[in-house]
Amino acid sequence: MDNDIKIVGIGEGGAKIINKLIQAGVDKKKSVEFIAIGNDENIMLTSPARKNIFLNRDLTIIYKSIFEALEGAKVIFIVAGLAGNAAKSAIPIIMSYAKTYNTLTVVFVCKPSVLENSTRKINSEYTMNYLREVNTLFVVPAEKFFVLRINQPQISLQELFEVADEVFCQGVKILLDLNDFKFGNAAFGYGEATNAIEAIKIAAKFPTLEENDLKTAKKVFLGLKSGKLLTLSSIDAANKFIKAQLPPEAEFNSRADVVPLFGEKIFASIICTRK
Ligand SMILES: Nc1nc2c(ncn2[C@@H]2O[C@H](COP(=O)(O)OP(=O)(O)OP(=O)(O)O)[C@@H](O)[C@H]2O)c(=O)[nH]1
Ligand SMILES: [Mg+2]
Repeated sequence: MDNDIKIVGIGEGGAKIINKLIQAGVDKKKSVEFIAIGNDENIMLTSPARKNIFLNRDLTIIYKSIFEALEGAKVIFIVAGLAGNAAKSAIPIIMSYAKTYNTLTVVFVCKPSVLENSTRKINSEYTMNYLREVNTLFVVPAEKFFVLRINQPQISLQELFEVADEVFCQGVKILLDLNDFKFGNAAFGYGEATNAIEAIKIAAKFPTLEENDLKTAKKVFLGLKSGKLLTLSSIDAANKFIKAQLPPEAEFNSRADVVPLFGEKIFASIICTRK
């Protein structure tokens, strides 16, 4: 069915992430539709999303426009800054839709940085309460993104969020490729190198994935994408590398795909349930 995956970007942060996804060509997948929801007309008006929903209106109208925009969705992706006013208004409505229509939900949210004010923290805790029943939930504290720019100690908050946008964009793409949306509370990581083991080592050490996440995972997925066909022995070594870090009873799946555009590069992604 057409447009059965709806990717909703909420607030300024969310709108930027969906812009990046559109630039990356994710909307060329026929089943994906983008929706931007926010308070700021300037941002919304420049958003290339198929549907733009303004929040500074009567609540009944907001409710109705969000429900209409989500109609027919089989999976709803949400990308947002958890502490935003837009997320605070829109997430409860989206979750109410998902509950009513039994729609799968995948959520990528960024917790506010310690550099932000305390109202932001309260907002983020409030909105978090509405995310208890999502099918896959990635909550990343903003500070995690500093680690990706460790050689750049002067990074501004704005630059930090640009890193966040890039990471969430990759996360959405990984989940869309995988087509499995039930990881519960989850973590993900990815890495790129010219051999599979190196790529996996980077992915396993990715800042949003903690050492304990693999050690305590119930379900883990490993994805490899490469420009050329990988040898069976390198795929086997990659699987073994991850399996060695998991509890023996963990459910493990892996997949290797050839994507000619990747040339000599190998891209590894890891997703796991989090306790
Ligand atoms: N990923 C990402 N997150 C951001 C960005 N800017 C801010 N954030 C985070 O997202 C939270 C919400 O900010 P916005 O996205 O601006 O929220 P909003 O709902 O549009 O508007 P306000 O709450 O009025 O600022 C902030 O507290 C930050 O933690 C961004 O450009 N990208
Ligand atoms: Mg803002």
